[in-house]
Amino acid sequence: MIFNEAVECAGKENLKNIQSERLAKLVKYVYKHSPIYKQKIDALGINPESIKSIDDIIKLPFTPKEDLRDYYPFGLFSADIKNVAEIHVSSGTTGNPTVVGYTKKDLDLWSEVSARCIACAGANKGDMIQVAYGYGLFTGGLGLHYGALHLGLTVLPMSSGQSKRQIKLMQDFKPRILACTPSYGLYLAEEMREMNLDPKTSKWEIGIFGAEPWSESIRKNIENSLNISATDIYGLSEIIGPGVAQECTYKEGLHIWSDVFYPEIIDPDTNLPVPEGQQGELVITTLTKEAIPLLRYRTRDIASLTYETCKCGRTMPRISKIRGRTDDMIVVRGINVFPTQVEHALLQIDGTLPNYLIIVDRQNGTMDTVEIWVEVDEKIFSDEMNAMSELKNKIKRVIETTLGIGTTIKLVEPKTIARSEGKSKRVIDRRSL
Ligand code: DLL
Repeated sequence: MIFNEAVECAGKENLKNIQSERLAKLVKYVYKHSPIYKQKIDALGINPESIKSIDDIIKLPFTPKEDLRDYYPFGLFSADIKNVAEIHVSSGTTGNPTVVGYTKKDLDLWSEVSARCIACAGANKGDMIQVAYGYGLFTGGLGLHYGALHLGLTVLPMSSGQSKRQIKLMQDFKPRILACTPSYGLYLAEEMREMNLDPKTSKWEIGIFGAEPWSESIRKNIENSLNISATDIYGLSEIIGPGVAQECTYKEGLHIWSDVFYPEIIDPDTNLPVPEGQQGELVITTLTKEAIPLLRYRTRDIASLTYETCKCGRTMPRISKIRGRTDDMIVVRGINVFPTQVEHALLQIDGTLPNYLIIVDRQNGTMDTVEIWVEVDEKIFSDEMNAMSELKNKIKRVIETTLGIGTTIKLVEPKTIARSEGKSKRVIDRRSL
């Protein structure tokens, strides 16, 4: 079902007019209410009144993630904190956490975009959704919760964790939709096997998986094991949380709600726009937010963008699956490596499980080494040495062809690598320790 057909299927001219009007208003708003944006806009010598069309967006300053950290906690807010209804915080690995706020109107926007996503994934009014993203300061749980209520679903607010209980309530209540990270989805399937249940008998029909990168191969794995249609949801707290973009049932890219979150793809080195369809860094402007609107926010996520109308009828542009992050990329001996490449390589090989860990180290202060731990299924692990070493060589070959660097492969027993109920950690970089 299409939640907001008038907007999601709007004519392109009409959409452009809406975006232009909103951008013009936004620039005046941040100029007036945010001393930081005033300073940035003045520094570029821009008169806010001169921003009239969405095409003018390229004149505007970028907002890097550091701005949120540097002006911690509320420095980048355009609204008075007294008018902020809710706050979320995401913990970074270094420095201050990232703090975001929502006015009542921003919360309505969140409900709207999240409802669009859930409907886009294939849900209908009256369905039950099991929300197994974390509730609390993380935006995952509450974001899906607000959207589900707005769409008219019955919400089972499980949060993440307590996997046996998740499975028991799934069996008893039969929710049609499961929302969690893809790695937690895989873990729930594993847990069902552990409980001597066939994951294929799960009652979930639709999965809304996101918050971390996942490949097409992981999709197949989840769909086959849980007998579910696995769709991708994208979002980030700085922009709103989950609800920025979502795959429809055709799964040919994620519809980004560009009437409110205007996307651009730029070359992260030159900061210039790349042609349609080409990969680069996703940059998003929040066109209507009040508490902490952002101009040209550098997401650091790598994707491409298409404006072609989708088979589902939505005219909203689509981003590709996120290929990785500019800051997730590890550079080993001058070569760029993304964890998703390893995942993709592994999933072509029978006998390996989609659980892996990349450990990067530096020997003698100069030579970078990459060790990849790969879980193999029980049957192979207990097999004779021959089969193991054959598999190991095969993995080494496939990975080295994909990445273009030498690696050491270590085969480990199932469940050796720590599982995550939220976002999974795939890389340990000891070079920076
Ligand atoms: O992860 C919001 C969210 C919650 C999205 C639930 C989807 C579902 P943050 O904690 O701020 O917010 O992390 C945002 O996670 O910049 C991406 O790098 C990554 N990410 C989010 N969704 C996807 C996805 C939430 N579908 C960061 N594919 C983003 C790949 C994703 N990466």
